[in-house]
Amino acid sequence: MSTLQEMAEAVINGNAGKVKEFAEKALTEGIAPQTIINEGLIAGMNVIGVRFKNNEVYVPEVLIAARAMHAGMDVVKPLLTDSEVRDKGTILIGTVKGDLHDIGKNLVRMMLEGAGYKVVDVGVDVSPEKFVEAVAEHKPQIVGLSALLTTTMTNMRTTIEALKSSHVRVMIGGAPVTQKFADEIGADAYAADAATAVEKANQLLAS
Ligand code: B1M
Repeated sequence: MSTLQEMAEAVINGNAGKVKEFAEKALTEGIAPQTIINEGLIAGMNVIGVRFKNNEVYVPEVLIAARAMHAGMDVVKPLLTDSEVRDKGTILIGTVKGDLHDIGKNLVRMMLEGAGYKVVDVGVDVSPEKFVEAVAEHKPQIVGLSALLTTTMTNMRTTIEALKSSHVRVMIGGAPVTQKFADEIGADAYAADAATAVEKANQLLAS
């Protein structure tokens, strides 16, 4: 097995120590940082994403794999130029106003990072005004909104309205959110889970 394949396996197994070791070994072998990310770290997270979607692994395994992926990222990230980091695109993500739930949002963030996106996480209880300010500052291609309460999902509508003049694509998700609701409020995409969020982000950027 090549170092990159071993690294991907270590990500899948959630072994942060091994991932760090293989990332360092790959660098000494002269493998480019971007290749290490794409063919080692992201390759491993892609496998986890598919298994999560098929209910073959659950939230804890995804979080452990994401932590292992981050251990590898920490080794190679300082060697990347700014343009390489931004290569695939920037996604700004947050939980809407009045809502403090962030476990699902964090999972979506980690999967997007695992898929090669630069993700700006603006946290929880984020007002429409704060989203607009953050979009002006970070200039993402996509904004991701998360909501877990039926009382706060209505704030997705006001956030989308506030973002209209910013011309960004908006993806929404969270337990009470549906495709029907996404269509009603004019969201560009809806994702039921973190793996689908990656697929939808890829589709939005390709369209
Ligand atoms: Co809260 N809570 N909670 N809670 N909580 C729920 C959501 C609830 C369904 C529980 C229940 O009553 N059965 C209920 C909502 C009822 C409703 O509105 N229909 C509820 C309630 C009522 C409340 C409070 C009002 C309780 C109270 O204080 N009386 C309060 C509200 C606080 C607030 O936000 N203002 C509250 C508080 C809390 C805690 C702080 C204790 C804690 C949150 C901790 C945290 O997040 N840091 C909490 C928790 C943990 C839950 C449950 C148990 C679990 C949520 C979770 O993390 N799921 C939840 C019950 C449940 O769902 N079984 C519940 C795991 C997570 C991986 O899934 O977030 O759905 P999920 O994310 C998924 C997808 O939805 C999707 O991908 C993720 C991964 O697959 N997804 C996206 C999510 N965001 C996405 C964004 C995307 C795309 C996909 O694109 C951008």
